[in-house]
Amino acid sequence: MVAVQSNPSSTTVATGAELVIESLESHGVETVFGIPGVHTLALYDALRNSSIRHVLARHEQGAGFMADGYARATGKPGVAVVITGPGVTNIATAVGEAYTDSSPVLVISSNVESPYLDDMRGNLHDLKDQMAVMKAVTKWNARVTAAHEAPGILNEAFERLTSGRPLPVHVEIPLDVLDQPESADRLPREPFIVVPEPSEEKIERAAALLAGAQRPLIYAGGGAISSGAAPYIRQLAERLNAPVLTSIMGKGAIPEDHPLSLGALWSAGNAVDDYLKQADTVIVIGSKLGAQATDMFQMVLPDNLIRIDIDPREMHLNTQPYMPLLGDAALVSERLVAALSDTVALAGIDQTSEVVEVRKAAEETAWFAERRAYVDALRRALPRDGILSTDMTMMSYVACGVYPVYEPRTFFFPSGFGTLGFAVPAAIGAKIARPEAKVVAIVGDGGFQYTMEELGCAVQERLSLPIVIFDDSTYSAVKHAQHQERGGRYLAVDLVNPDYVKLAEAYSIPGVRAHSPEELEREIGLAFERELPTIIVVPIESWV
Ligand SMILES: Cc1ncc(C[n+]2csc(CCOP(=O)(O)OP(=O)(O)O)c2C)c(N)n1
Ligand SMILES: [Mg+2]
Repeated sequence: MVAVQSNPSSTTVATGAELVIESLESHGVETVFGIPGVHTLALYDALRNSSIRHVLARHEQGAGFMADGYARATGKPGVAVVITGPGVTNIATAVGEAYTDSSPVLVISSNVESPYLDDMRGNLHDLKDQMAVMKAVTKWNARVTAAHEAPGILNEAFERLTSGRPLPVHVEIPLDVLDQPESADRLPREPFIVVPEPSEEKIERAAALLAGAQRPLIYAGGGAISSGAAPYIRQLAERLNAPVLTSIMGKGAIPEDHPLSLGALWSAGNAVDDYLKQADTVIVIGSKLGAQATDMFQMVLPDNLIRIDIDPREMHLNTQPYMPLLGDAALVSERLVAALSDTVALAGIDQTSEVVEVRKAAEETAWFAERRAYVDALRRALPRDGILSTDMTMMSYVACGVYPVYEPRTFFFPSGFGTLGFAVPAAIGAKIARPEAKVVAIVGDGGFQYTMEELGCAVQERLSLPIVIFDDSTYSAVKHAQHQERGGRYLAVDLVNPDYVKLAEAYSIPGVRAHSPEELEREIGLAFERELPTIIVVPIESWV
């Protein structure tokens, strides 16, 4: 066990709201996303006097996705500030996405004055059980009942955000507490983070199992990305000569042009599936092996299964490992690399030439691979460390298979909750977090309309951000499912859309159409040169 402790303390008079903002500052928060209201005036007053930058969203769902995108791009908690009631219910959807995708988002909200809490006495923004709303989408949430509690509760919020599996948390502060003056010790409680770690003996046994494997294979999930395990996974793969397969959330755990990368190309019955069945030892790093990733648990794993996970529940979720290694994926992978030092004799065979063949075969049969030309154009347009933020659109599903990701934290997909409208605000959050990075959002014509109001935020922040809309005037994913599973009985899948180029004009930003992959690549290049967002509409033929 490793204990990480922190923080100095200070004493002067401050309000509850000032203590909250001071706590954010002391935890290194540089940016918050939100929309103010009469229920957060005290927080905004305190923000004015702080070093924190406030980014004004146009809807709280957008603020939540921005905070999520900020967290995905950096690994640092993304923070959103919202009002009571509708602010909270609006952001709950985005927080639900952050929960399924293990993204550390902190939501600070107000609530009505303490005497009226949860009582529906007719106060503005009354919500019957706000804590329950946020409990459904967070790992932990807490109510500050007196100003002096604020620093301690914020400490605990950050402790929970930064330990264990990264998941969203929520802190609410009633109106009267926000304005309550407090002269007590600002930081009454020292955070105490306990990081579990496997014993040396367990690491050695796992290393011996891997060393004795003829056909070892590594399967990396989102935990590999969020823990920073990528460099050690690469070393482990190279040392063992083990192919690396990832989930969609694990894309970037090894550069997908590495000779040992199998991409995220598993699907039931394909070439990668056949290959995986030949592996005699598999090490799963930071993955829940969930229903979507395994196509309803069809992925067959060998008995010699080593599993690294920080979350005791996920360790035994969906598949029981032969050897559980509870701990941070980066830390444990690093220790495994050390235990497999050059002097350890390895039994593994050279799998590199097989990997090339298997990968090629799997790419050819990947989902709608025949439509990959636009995905290839996106890859050419973005540098290796460029970020692609994708939505629930057919082109994203193609990208999940055949868009090669080279670095961690450079491919976003609303994987678990599958929320339409994620891509654009998440891209805004990423661009604000990493202004030097090239960021592109791709979205369908349907998904764009879920959060297109955030264009206002991107324009106001003058973000150099190409937004690519694949326009087929259809909810194609649904139409495709109606075609495949309901005998082509279509309902509610055709859309009448606005002219998105004219929408760009309305915001006084460039809007263009790209009619081919080459035009798309060129337009993205031009958009990167502008200090404003660019709308790039790509009219595409029907998928069904
Ligand atoms: C919030 C939300 N509501 C509904 C859905 C169901 N849904 C999934 S894909 C889709 C269609 C998306 O259309 P579009 O963005 O145009 O992308 P396309 O499938 O046409 O490529 C819908 C309605 C969803 N994923 N999320
Ligand atoms: Mg569409």
